[in-house]
Amino acid sequence: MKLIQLEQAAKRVLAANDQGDYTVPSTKLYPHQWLWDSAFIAIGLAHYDPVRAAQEIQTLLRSQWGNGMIPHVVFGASEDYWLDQKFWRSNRSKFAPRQVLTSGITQPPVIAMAAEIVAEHLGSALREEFIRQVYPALVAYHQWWYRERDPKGTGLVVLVHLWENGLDNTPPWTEMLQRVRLPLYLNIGLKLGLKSVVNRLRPDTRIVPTEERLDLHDAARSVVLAAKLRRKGYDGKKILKHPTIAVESLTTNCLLVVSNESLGRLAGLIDAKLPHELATAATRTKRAIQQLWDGQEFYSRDYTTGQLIKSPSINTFFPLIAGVATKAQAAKLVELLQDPKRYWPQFPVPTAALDWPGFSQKRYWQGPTWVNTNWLIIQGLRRYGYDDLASELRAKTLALVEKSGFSEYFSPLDGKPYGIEGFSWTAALVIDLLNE
Ligand code: 9WN
Repeated sequence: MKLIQLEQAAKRVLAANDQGDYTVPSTKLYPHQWLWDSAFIAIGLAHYDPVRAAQEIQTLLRSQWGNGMIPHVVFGASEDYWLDQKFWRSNRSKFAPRQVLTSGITQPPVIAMAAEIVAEHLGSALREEFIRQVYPALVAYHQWWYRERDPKGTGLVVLVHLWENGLDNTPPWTEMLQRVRLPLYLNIGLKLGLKSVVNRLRPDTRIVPTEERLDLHDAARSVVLAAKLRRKGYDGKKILKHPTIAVESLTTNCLLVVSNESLGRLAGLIDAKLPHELATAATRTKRAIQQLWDGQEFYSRDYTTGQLIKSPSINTFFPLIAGVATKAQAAKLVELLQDPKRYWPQFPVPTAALDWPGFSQKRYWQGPTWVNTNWLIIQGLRRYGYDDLASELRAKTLALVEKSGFSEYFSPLDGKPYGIEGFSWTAALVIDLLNE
């Protein structure tokens, strides 16, 4: 396929998933609006329809809770998703919006980053109007992160569910998830393989093969954990008093740094100033990420025990995009990235190290190559001046999609497509990479 054809095909994927004022990740598997998906989608749309890109973000912001949180899923009419509005019951919180039904947790804070990119593509008249419209909501969202998820004011925000980290079953989270105890009836049901239990839990495995998804027990643990959060009315303060799992997520904190910077620049464009407390907290996050370095790599940290969670994963590279690694640390990360035994097979970058005992070329975030994580690493390499390597990864990412289509994820070993096809952010970020 020629590059121009690739771009046209990518636009067709986005058009097929377009719902009018927002885009679903996939009509079959994810038929609602997701937070970080919409941010990536907006980045792609910005290149050829910046007004529609702006709308993608504005629609997402309509789901904002009264306390500032932006939920990870905003539900549309479909009832085909396995954990839908009936499960989340967002009205358990007094802060949930009344006009839409949503989940009760968030996702990586990349909206301000996307909003800045969209703003750059809008003509100057629309640009200012767009920024003035979204800026207060974005400030409220970032304030929510610090107020609700950084109770000790350390600068490192805390996640309370694996779906908040976006890289759902990434190795450090799989490790933490083992703390969730399954109720006896579920344990017995899973052991006996009772079909009704399994089907209730996993409609996704009717669409995509089981071995490409979350392991059955981990899926059950995720649901049990989400139900616990629901019982606490999704109230961060209550949840963090006695958390089942609380993680100072490396990736989330890095992406928060990136978006804090975007927010600061957006403020400048409308002669506004970031609230003083937010600006101070943002500086703190930048510095605090250094606590997550063990001399060799960066890791997430268990908020309860204070221990780094040392399961090797792609998360280690995201300090690059945040610009928080020293030059020496960046050099170490780049060496690690290029190690063919760990992160640089034929189709990089695997989401888990190739030598991690649980590595699987097919299973979701435990090995496959994803286009969004490659995109983030490419930006990070550029930030540190590794332009040749960034270009090489860009070319490899585009070649992978050319060979295997706009799938959700790919084998890093042979490039085969896995997950659902026609996946929105794969298409959107390909458009961005083609137009760099
Ligand atoms: C749970 C929509 C989302 C992505 C996540 C990805 C997957 C959902 C799921 O799909 O998560 O949020 O059902 O597993 O892990 O990153 O935003 O594409």
